[in-house]
Amino acid sequence: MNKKAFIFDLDGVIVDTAKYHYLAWQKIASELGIEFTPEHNEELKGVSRVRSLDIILNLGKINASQQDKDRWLVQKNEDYLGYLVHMDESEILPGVLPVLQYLKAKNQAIALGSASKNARPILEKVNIISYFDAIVDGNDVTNAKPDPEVFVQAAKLLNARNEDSIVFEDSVAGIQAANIAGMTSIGIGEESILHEAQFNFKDFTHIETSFLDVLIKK
Ligand code: B16
Ligand code: MG
Repeated sequence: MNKKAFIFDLDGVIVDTAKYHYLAWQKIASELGIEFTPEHNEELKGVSRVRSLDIILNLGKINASQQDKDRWLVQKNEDYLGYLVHMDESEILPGVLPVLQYLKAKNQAIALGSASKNARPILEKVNIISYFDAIVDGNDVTNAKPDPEVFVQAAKLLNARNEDSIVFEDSVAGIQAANIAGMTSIGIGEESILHEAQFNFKDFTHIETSFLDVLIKK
């Protein structure tokens, strides 16, 4: 049987934690008098915590000391973790579980490839960590998406070649990372934003098992 590596991003693909990132960043931005809209938040998708703070400070044209930045980074993560306390299986995005279950039933390799340093506790909270044969997250990589490091590491852990790897992503940077690595890129979200992806779906409920079969046999 053919075996492929299916690599899932976390935030915006498996769970909608973008809304919690937004609330936590918004608190810091408002304390600093920076206007931070949902449109601005789009730019933070798939971007590391450190880089996200720099983007927000740039919006407010604020030059901050490293000490202040470190303090805001800690505060942001504490607030973010506060929002995650009540997370449970109901926050898994529609259609994700059936796809994971189908791939498992077809004996495919599954990995997580996320920029988040909170990926493991989130997977545990929503009770799907057991589906993943490998997890690569923000604690494991030095280069952020669009650098393909996170996906390349995941494929290696699954003993798969890049060309046999399929990436599900909701961020432009993540799609670019998959493309750079020579992997199959699947955009989850707005096609107009993720137009660099090889395939696009609004969400996982639109992914048919016949499409997964095509990917497996490719
Ligand atoms: P943390 P992903 C990314 O996760 C998020 O999209 C991005 O908004 C966030 O800043 C980044 O993780 C870091 O998250 O603060 O938890 O380490 O989409 O790559 O799964
Ligand atoms: Mg994402």
